[in-house]
Amino acid sequence: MAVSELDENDRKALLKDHPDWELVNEGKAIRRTFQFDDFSQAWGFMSRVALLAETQDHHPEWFNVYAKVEITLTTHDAGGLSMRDATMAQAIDRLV
Ligand code: H2B
Repeated sequence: MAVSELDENDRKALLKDHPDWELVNEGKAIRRTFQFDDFSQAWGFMSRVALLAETQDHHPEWFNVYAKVEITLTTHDAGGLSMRDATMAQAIDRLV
């Protein structure tokens, strides 16, 4: 199904609703960094995000080193941010 890129107003609303996320890649993506106590917690979180990603058919770009997890969300099919990223960010925020 086609998905459209968010406009400027929608991007602003997204950031207002999800203040822990920042715009990156010239407004084409959002990113949040999560800090856990150890690798086990970080990996547990990533496992839960992976299950969400499969459920939503929307997959994160991420970076992990020990207890830190950095997640970047963008929608390749839209060439930037879409509602899929907002939905995913909300679901991820609920995990922590
Ligand atoms: N994940 C992300 N982050 N962006 C997409 O555009 C995307 C995806 N598209 N996961 C999905 C899979 C698409 O490639 C499949 C075919 O539905």
